[in-house]
Amino acid sequence: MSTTPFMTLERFIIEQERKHPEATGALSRILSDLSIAAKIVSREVNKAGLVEILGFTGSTNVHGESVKKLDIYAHDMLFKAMDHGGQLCVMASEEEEDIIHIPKHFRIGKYVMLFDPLDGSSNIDVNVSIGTIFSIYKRVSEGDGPGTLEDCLQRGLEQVAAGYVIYGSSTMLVYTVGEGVDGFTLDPSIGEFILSHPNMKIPEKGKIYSINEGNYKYWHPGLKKYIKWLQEEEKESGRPYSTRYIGSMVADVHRTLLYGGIFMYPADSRNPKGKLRLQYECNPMAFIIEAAGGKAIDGYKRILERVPTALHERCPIFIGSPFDVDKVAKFIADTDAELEKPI
Ligand code: P6P
Repeated sequence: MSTTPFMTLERFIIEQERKHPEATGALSRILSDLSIAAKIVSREVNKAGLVEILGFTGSTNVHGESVKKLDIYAHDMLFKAMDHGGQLCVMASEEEEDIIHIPKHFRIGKYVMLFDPLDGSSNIDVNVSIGTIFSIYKRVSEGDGPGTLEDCLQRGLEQVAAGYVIYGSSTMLVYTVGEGVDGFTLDPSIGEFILSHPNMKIPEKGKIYSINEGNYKYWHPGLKKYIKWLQEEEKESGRPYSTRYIGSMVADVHRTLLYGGIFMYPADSRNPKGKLRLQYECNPMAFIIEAAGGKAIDGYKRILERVPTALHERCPIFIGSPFDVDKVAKFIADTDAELEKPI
């Protein structure tokens, strides 16, 4: 019998808010509106194979990637769920080139929301888990008019909340306001997210590494050494590790949060900044994993400390258990030192 109290997301948010007398309830309303969008997207994702929203739109997004109908649907759902709540001053989406203003006839709020509406969408047609990622900041621009690009280019350290929804064997919403991480599983029969994973903590060390090994030849030599090290046999350190790579960041990071280990999307000789986006993927996931006791670096320093310079900039990411993130950082640093030694 589960010892987790029966708690809906709505009630949990209200109880969290009560712990902060200064809270105005604005952040609670944002999270509540987000959960509605998540339920709607979940319904469509779970029947995607049955209705005409699979396949490609024929258009490409700001990154030149072909856009799936479900991508657009998820983007539209999130926008419609969030644009009239009166809590946001501006939004930005991985699917839109520029910032998204709150329509004039709606009240301007004090928060900023960045989101990746459907991450991993290349996996939709093969029924692999995909996800939505969101990141919430307080506005920093002056005045009470529309928010600005400055509001959307804050360091990850400044986030007030971040979370993801994973549309998998079940739909889960996982989020943090910086004090611990909690997971809620959607019960479609009552249309409620129910607390299923209270106070999630990542294991100090794992036994799984997750990376696209097809890019091996382009990697930093220190990363190559690290991966080979993981594949050696040494029972005391639990090696060789297992490898798991779903190709959907939300799913790979969610597994890493639950089981421990490390997920990596490094820079390489073809992509010197890596592939994943700092503001829509790396910063929210780093905020969540650090709140769960883990680490997230770009190979050298905390992702949350990076100063964003462009809305869609990419960032290398090594994220997971502290032991595993520290280990890869050491392999990279030691190899750099060797390469810098005078010959
Ligand atoms: P690759 C999905 O397209 C995505 O943006 C992330 O969700 C995922 O981690 C990564 O790209 C997979 O990229 O190059 O391994 O296919």
